[in-house]
Amino acid sequence: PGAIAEDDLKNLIADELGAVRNRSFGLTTDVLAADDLTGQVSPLMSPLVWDLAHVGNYEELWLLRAAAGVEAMRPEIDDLYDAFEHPRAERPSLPLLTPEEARAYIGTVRAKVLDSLSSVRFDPTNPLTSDGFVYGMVVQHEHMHDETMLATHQLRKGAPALLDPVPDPLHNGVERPRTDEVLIEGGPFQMGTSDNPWAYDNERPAHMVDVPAYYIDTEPVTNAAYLAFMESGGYDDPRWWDPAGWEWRTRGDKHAPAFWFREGGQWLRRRFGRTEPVPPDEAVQHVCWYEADAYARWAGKRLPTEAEWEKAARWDPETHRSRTYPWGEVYDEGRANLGQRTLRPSETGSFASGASAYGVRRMLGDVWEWTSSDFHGYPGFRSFPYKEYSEVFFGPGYKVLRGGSWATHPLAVRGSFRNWDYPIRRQIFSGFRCARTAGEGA
Ligand code: AVJ
Ligand code: FE
Repeated sequence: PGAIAEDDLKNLIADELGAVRNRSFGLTTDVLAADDLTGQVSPLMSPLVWDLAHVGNYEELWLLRAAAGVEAMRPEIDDLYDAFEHPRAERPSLPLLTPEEARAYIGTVRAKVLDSLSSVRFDPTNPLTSDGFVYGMVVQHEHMHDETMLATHQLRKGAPALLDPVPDPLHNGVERPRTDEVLIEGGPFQMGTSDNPWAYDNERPAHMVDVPAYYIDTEPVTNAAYLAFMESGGYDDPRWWDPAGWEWRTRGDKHAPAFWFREGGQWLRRRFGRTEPVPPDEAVQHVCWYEADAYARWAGKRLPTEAEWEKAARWDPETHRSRTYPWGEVYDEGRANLGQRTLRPSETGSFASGASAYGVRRMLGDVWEWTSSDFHGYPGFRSFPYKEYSEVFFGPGYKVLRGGSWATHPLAVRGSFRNWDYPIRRQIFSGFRCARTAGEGA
């Protein structure tokens, strides 16, 4: 998006709407048993058929009613698919559309959206449609739910249902970084964005933040490094844990990342219905904030703040500008593990060409990275276009995650993108890297 002609932008939008729908259908196919679509794998997740109809209902609300002024098709189902009306745990007991009804409904919505697209003016004075913002919002929203559906698939019991590309198509060579940490000099950088047309309200506005000098890990923490923490008794030593994290670990008797188990003296993991040895060099995933925080303390480090994460990912100290992606302004699929091209993170040394100006690797893709920061609005934040996207979550309850995962589509992440979740959550594709203040720690 940005500086392209309105017709070209509309063609791009139509293509991306098609692509994300193919992705959603791939996650809800009839290869799955009916109760895989309508049942619930965990109270943390919606039935897949809820996500499917919800993305169509959201599209109807924003692209038909709000953008095109089309009358409501099915106002009576709005309540069922309003995430704030019904928590995930109660969604399977609602009178939801069946898989066939859901597909028909979202298909009709989509046909009307494509019909109306050419007549909706992308008026630069209307923030909803300017640069196709609301279309970008709807495409990103469906991709986010696709990632959520992948977490549901990961929790699901039973035979594998998703294609797991082997050999891994990502590997254009592994080139280990020269150092484990990179020094980021102290000084101001530009955080957030005021000019990315498809950025969310919580990424705005751009503002300068002065960050004291710090070191940040060149790569995300690996399974092998995390295993060293486990094997040194990390889960049994309250010194490393935040008090609420110690309580979480004790109450749930936690001693490894989610989906890991020990058998025959070896750590194995379940991944999308398959069991495999834990690969040592891959980024650790399915850890919660408390686990990341404890590991960092054990390592003599800490989690980066959100500002530290973003400066390392985006700031170019030569041009004094923040980049959209760590490597520059243009997305390039060879530079990051994004978009569900595999069902796993990559290993240390991958995607050297995706390094930031400071040489920090794999900031985008692979795993969402926990930061030490609570989720708040930036100075001058204004809720847009609805306060339930971001604003209602501001406060001390949520921790910010950055950078997207292997499951995140490239349109739904960038250097300024902010995600958030409770510090106990780990069904998401979450990992981390560490930082330390220059002159302290390690
Ligand atoms: C930004 C990932 C926290 O999935 O809960 C989906 C995104 N907002 N539907 C979520 C979202 C509305 C949200 N996260
Ligand atoms: Fe949603």
